[in-house]
Amino acid sequence: MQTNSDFSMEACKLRQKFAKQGYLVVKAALHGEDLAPLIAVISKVVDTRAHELYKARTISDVYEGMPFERRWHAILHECSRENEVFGWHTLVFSEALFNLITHPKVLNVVELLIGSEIQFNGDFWVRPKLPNEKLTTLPWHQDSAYMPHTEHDTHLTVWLPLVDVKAANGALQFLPGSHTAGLQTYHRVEGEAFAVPVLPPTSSDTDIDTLEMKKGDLLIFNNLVFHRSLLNCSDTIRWSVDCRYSQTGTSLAELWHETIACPVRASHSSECPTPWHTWLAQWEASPHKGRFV
Ligand SMILES: O=C(O)CCC(=O)C(=O)O
Repeated sequence: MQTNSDFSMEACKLRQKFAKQGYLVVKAALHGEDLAPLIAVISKVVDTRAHELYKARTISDVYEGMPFERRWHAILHECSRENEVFGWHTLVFSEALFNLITHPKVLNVVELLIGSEIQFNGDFWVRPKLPNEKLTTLPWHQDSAYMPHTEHDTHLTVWLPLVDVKAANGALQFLPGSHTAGLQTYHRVEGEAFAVPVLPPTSSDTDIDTLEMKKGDLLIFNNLVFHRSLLNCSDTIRWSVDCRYSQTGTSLAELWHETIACPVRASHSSECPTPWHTWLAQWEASPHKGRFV
């Protein structure tokens, strides 16, 4: 039986590992049933799109019954299309998503690293990473490079695979300890969708950690650690979802998602301080609603 002291030793080890690496994988943090409602939302989006394309005679089959990790690709493949965006946002906005973002098992890991006053930053993406797709293959970056004025605070990304992830289907890679050098300078390069660091963060002897993860594992990383997303060389889709958190009160000024940020854990209560209908109202009033697919 695990005692309180075993638990605090374990928590202390995880904190130390996170401080050293800038990221942490918690194995089997969630069960299949915790992820199932969001997977159902995504599957419904795919189904609706399939029927629209079928009705427009763009595809000859709706691919009903095809597995989650194949169907969206089969649909796009038949009409020689690709994802138009690197991630889905508005399309997957739902109570199921909110329940996952505020899931106690997720917030327990966040709390371990930043304490019990936690805000959700408003940033979330479901990523349908298609076979051989450049758009969803992100270069080496630190998240603060894409989030203005966040480099002096801690912003945590929770990344959850919705299918098992291996190097072959587009795992994430990390440079352990790379957060300690602070935010690097970035520039835009012709033909690249994302800004890249001016100085390459790797050399021939850099330690690169490839994170092979199972559905149910949870990855958490900070805004300064270098990471990238490999090309998906398999014939199936690497679905994942990610969202961001910080200590309540951390400035989110100039971040496009600030209007849908909300407190999700507070030390004085066991309830989530923001109920779903409040977040829904924030979303409905937010100027960026519908700005992203
Ligand atoms: O999911 C991916 O492939 C990339 C995720 C990522 O780089 C991020 O969330 O910062």
